[in-house]
Amino acid sequence: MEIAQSPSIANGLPAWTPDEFERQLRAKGTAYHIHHPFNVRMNSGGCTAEEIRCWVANRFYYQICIPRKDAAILANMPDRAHRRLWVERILDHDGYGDYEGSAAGGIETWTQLGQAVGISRDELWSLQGVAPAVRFACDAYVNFAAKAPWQEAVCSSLTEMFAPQIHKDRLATWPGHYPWIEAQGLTYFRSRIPLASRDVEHGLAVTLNYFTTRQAQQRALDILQFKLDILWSMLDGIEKACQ
Ligand code: AHQ
Repeated sequence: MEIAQSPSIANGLPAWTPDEFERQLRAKGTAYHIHHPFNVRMNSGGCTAEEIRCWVANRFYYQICIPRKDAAILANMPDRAHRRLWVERILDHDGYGDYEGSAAGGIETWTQLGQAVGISRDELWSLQGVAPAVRFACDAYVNFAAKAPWQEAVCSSLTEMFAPQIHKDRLATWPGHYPWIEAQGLTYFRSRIPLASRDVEHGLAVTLNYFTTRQAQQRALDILQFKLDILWSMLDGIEKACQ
């Protein structure tokens, strides 16, 4: 699966230690969509109600792609110990039983976010408002995850190293800036903070263990950049579509 490759500067150089490799991965946070102008404007109260609704409706497509992406990775995982950790991610989004309370799952909780900002369940699930650029970016993620070696697909999920902060930012800023949004609607962001940290623990262990030459470690950075670009270009598409 081809993605943009950095010039092969890594050839012949010694591998980074696991600590340095993790530092290099975390340094990619400067390209995380927390810094995207739309996200900055949204979390500083600069979005109209219509723009918030547009962001929620477009991001719903990303949310419903995640369990399909994770199921594709699961199918490629030969090892029971990894599968039984990874399978939790699918149910974190698809929920359990009657989708009530803590069994709701992320897709149901995002539907509650939609209702809290004024989008009905039917309208959100119709995917009517999803911009082509958002569909394209999310589909690229699902396709990469299905076709790449499972360890590379795991590596691509490591943008969640930076996710707790973006969720905390929304919880800290939206109530003041957007008091018209029912507080209950922000449950999704609160629910992801511990789950993102749990996911990263597993994802980072796989990544540090699999990419062991300097060239492979550069590949891991390129994979992470590919996923950072997916999140960034989703916001580019949302910003344009929600004008
Ligand atoms: O809500 C998010 C989520 O469930 C996931 C799963 C993970 C992955 O497997 O790629 N990434 C991710 C992310 C979620 N929310 C995004 C946000 O900005 O709310 C952040 C995103 C990520 O950092 O990859």
